[in-house]
Amino acid sequence: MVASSNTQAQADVTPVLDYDAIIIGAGMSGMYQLYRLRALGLRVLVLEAGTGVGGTWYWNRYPGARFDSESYSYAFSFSKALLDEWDWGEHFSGQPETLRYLNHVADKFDLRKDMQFRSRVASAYFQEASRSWDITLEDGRHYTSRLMITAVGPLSAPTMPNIPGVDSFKGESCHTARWPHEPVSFEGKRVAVIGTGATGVQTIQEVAKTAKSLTVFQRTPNWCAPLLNSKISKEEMEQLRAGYPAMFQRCLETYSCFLHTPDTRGTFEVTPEERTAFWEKLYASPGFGIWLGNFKDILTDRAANAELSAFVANKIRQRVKNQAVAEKLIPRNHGFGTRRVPMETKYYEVYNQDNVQLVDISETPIERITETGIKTSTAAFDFDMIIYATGFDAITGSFDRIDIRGTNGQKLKDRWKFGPETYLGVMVDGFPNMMMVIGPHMALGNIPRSIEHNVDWVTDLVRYLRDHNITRVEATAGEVQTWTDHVKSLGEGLLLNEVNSWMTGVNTNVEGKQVRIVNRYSGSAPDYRAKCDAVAASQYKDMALA
Ligand code: NA7
Repeated sequence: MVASSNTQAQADVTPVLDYDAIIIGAGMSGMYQLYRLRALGLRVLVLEAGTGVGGTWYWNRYPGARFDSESYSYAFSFSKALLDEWDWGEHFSGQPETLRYLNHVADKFDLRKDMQFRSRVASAYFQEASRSWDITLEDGRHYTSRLMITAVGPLSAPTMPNIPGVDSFKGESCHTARWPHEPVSFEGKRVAVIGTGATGVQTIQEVAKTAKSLTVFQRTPNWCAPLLNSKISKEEMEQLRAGYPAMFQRCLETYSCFLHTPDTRGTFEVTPEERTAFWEKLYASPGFGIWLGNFKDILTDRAANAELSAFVANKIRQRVKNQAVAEKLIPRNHGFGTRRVPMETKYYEVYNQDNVQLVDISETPIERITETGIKTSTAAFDFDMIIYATGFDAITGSFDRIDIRGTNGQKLKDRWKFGPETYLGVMVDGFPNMMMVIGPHMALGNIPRSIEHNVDWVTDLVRYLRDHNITRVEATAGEVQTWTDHVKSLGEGLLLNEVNSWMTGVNTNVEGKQVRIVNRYSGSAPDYRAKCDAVAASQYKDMALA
C-alpha cells in the first residue's frame, strides 16, 4: 500500500502489487468505497461482472422493479453537491430512475475510470509471503492487491428453482435478476410467474396489465402491504431538500435507519378501537410504516402479531372478490412482518382480473417444466413466457460463488458451512486484509445508510494501516467468536428468526441451505455504529496488526 513514510529499506522488500485495494462489485457499496479510497491516494480497482454500475439496480430491471423505501432516504448522503442537484421524481422511485441516479453519481465523481466491467471474480487467494490477495477472473485475467474489499451485495446471487426440466422450456424465460436490457412485451402472451416474494409481487402487478393471460404459481403467500407511491412535485422536492439534514439525522437515530421507527406503545396497551384506528392509518400510509412503524411488540409478541395478521388478512378478504382465492393469498405459516413485507400497488386486485389465475403449488406442486409450459400434479399449462421470481442465495451466497481462500488455503465457503462467523460483519479471522462491505452480520435495514457507515469505517481502518505502515490486518479468532455469539443472541426472541426465508438463510434451491441460521445483525443500527466506532477509537487494539 502507498505508505505515507515509506523508507527505502521497506520499499525494497515490498512486493510490486498491481493495486493497493481491489473492490469486488460496482453497486452502491463499491461505488462509495472507491470514492473514499481514491481520496486517500490509493491505487484502487473495482471489478464488476456487469457492464455498468448500479449492482442491485443494474441487474434487477424486471418490470415493476422499484424502491420500497422513500427514494430520498435511500440515496447517498455524503455529497451536498449531489443532494443539491438531484431531483427525485417519485417517492418510491422505479428501477430506471434509480439506475439513472447511480450513473449520474458515477459520472459526477468520474468513478468509471477505476472500474473494470465484464469482470466476474472467480477466485481470491491470500498470499502470506506477500501479504496480498491474488484475484483471478473467470476469463483468467489476474491481479494482485494488498487489500480485497468485497462489495458483492446481500441479494446478488439469483437462484433458479430446482424443478426438473427448467432448461427444456422452448419459449421465452428469464430470472427477474437477469432481465434483458431490451424492452420485453407481454402483449398477446400467455405468461407464467413462479414466486411471490417482493420481486414476484412487483412483477405480477405489472405483467397483469398487458399479458393475454397471467398464471401465478404460488408456493407460500406473503403478507403484502400498500406502497402508495406518488410523484414528487418541484415544490415538494425543494421542501424535501431543505429537510435533508434533519431527515438523514433521523435515519441515523432510528433502529434500522429507516424514516419509520416502532411506536413506543405495546399492542395491548391501547384499546381495541385505538388499535384498529392506528392500523387503519398505517395501512393507508405510504411505505414500510405498517411493518417498521407499528407497535413495538408486533415482531416479538405472538399474540400481538396474530392480532395484526388478522387485521391484514381481513384487508385481503376485502380486496379480493373470489373468497376462495383470497384465502389462498393469506399466509398461514408465518405472521405479518416475520418475512420481508412485499410492498404492493393494487397487487390483490390483480386477482380480480379475468386474465389472471392463481395456482397454489403447495396443494398441486409443480412436477416439471416442459417444452411448452409447466406441469403440476393435476394439470398441464402451456405458456409463451416463464418468469422466475425465485429469489437469491442470500447474504453468504454472493461469497460462496467466489473461491475465497485465506491462510493455509482455508476456504471461506467451508468456514461458513454452518453459518457466517465475522468480526463486526467486516472481517473474518484467517482471512487477513479482506474487508466486507454489507457482509453477513451487518445491520441491513436501510442499506445505503448502512453502506455509508460501513465504508467510512473501512476507510478509516485503511487510513490507519497506511499511516502506520501496517501491511497485514486480521480479526482475532476470539473477537470473531464474541461478535458471532453477540449477533446470535440478538436474534433470540425475534419471530422473524423462527421462519424460513432468505433472512434466515433458507433457500430450498441451494444444497446445504435448508437449515435456519443467523446471518444478519438484528440489534439497532445506533448500537452497531457505537460498537464499530469504539473499535476505531481504540486504534483497533483487538485486531492483529503487523
Ligand atoms: P424471495 O423473497 O426469496 O422470494 C422467492 C419466491 O420464489 C418465494 O415466493 C418462493 O417460495 C418462490 N420459490 C423459490 N423457489 C421455488 C421453487 N423451487 N418452486 C416454487 N417456488 C419457489 O425473493 P425475492 O426476489 O422476491 O425478494 C428478495 C429480496 O430482494 C426482497 O425481500 C427484497 O429485500 C429485495 P417460498 O416462499 O420459498 O415457498
